[in-house]
This record gives sequence, structure tokens and C-alpha cells, in this order.
Amino acid sequence: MTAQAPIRIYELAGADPEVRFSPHCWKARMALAHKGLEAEGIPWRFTEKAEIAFSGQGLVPVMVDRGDVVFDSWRIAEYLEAHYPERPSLFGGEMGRAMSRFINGWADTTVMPAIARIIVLDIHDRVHEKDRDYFRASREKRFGMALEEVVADREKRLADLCQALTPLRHMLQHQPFICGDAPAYADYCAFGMFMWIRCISPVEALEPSDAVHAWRERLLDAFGGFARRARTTGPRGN
Ligand SMILES: N[C@@H](CCC(=O)N[C@@H](CS)C(=O)NCC(=O)O)C(=O)O
Repeated sequence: MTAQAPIRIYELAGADPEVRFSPHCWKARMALAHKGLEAEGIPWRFTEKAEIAFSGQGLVPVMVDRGDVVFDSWRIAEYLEAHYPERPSLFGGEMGRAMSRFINGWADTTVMPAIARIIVLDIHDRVHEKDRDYFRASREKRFGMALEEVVADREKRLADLCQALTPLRHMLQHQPFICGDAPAYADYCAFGMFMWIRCISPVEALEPSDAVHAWRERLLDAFGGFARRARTTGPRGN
């Protein structure tokens, strides 16, 4: 085996560069861990568009592997599956890939907006100072209201998230992971959302009695506790 340059991945960072909180970057991070691939995470801030201009777009994650530049978490998973086929599979075949797309879509379109309505102000307060105006302006445009208004009724927002998680909770009555007995990419699509909260917000969104909480614990422990060791913005009880 010849030594090769490590994979590099540009990841959204908070004011503390070690806080890597993007849900999409976590999907990619877990996919790399699943494949047993080492990667160097490069902290990136919202306003550092020039740093990733080489990718031809302005969002992270951006992964660089042996000269290949890949952006978008889904495309990164597909790239890893195609380029490292001898390592554990992320999709478990074409049917698994197709269903993972559904889970990814559910996470992005249902779970992510529900979580955003809980933590968007926490994100604002914990990103780098230079990002704050951009973050507030872009997100207030998206929500059509002030960030303070978005998060005003936290109890209601938490109840809405709990409701949005019903399909996952229901499924976990029958199996420990979305992908069955062991986790794979569809699990990471949903789990990335919980790493988003964990890393950037002091909010605990799940009751300890919730099956989703137990699933999240199992994923925090995966790969020798890789995700559990991630830097968060403050002390938390779990
Ligand atoms: N579909 C993309 C979404 C990537 C995305 O939205 N990334 C966010 C961080 S979570 C970003 O780079 N935002 C920069 C911005 O809003 O300017 C993926 O799955 O990778």
C-alpha cells in the first residue's frame, strides 16, 4: 500500500474552531468513520466563501480526496461508496441507497426545520462574530421574522419536533437502527440532525425515555465514541 494524502473535509465551525456543528458535515463525518477513513477536518465559517470557491459553490461539507473535490453530503456518501467498495457499505445495495434517499429527504425537510426553530438563536450566538450579521440576515429572510420570534415558544417547538420524530420512534420499537441491526448511512442522515443540536445548543431535545434518545446514544457510542467526543459549546448532562 502506498501512503496517500489524507482526505480533507471543510466543516462549518462555531466561534470556537473546534466546534463543528453542521448536520450535513456530520452526515459526511459519520460516513467517513463508517468506511474507516481518516480525515482532516478544516474549520470553515459561513462568510469564508472564498476558501471553498475551488469547489464551485458556497456550502459545506466539501471533501477533497486524492485531487477529487466533492461537495454535498449525499454526493460525498455516494463517492465514498463508489471509491471504497471494499470497505463497509453505506447503503447495502441499490435498494438501500434508494431508501436512504428518502430518510435523507425526511431529515432535511421535516426534522431539520423543526430543530432550526428551536436552536437558530443559539447558533447565532455561538458562531464567529464575523458570521453573525450574515447568519441573522439570511435566516431572518428565510423565516420571514426575527430570530427571537422564531424561537419564542420553545415548549411548542419541542413538542413539534417530538411529533416530527414519530416515524423514527415507531420504527425503533422493532430494530436498534434505521438500517437494522447495525447503523449505516440512513442512520447518519438522521443522526447528523442531533449532532447539530448537541454541538451548538444547550437544549436537550429528547426525553431519556424516548426510543430516539436510546438510538442517539448508540450512535454517539459508534466507532469508539467518535461523535460523543466531539467538542460542544458548553457543558451538558448527556
Ligand atoms: N444539500 C447540502 C446542504 C449543505 C448546506 O446547506 N450546508 C450549510 C451548513 S449546514 C452551509 O454550508 N451553509 C452556508 C450558508 O448558509 O451560507 C448537503 O447535504 O451537503
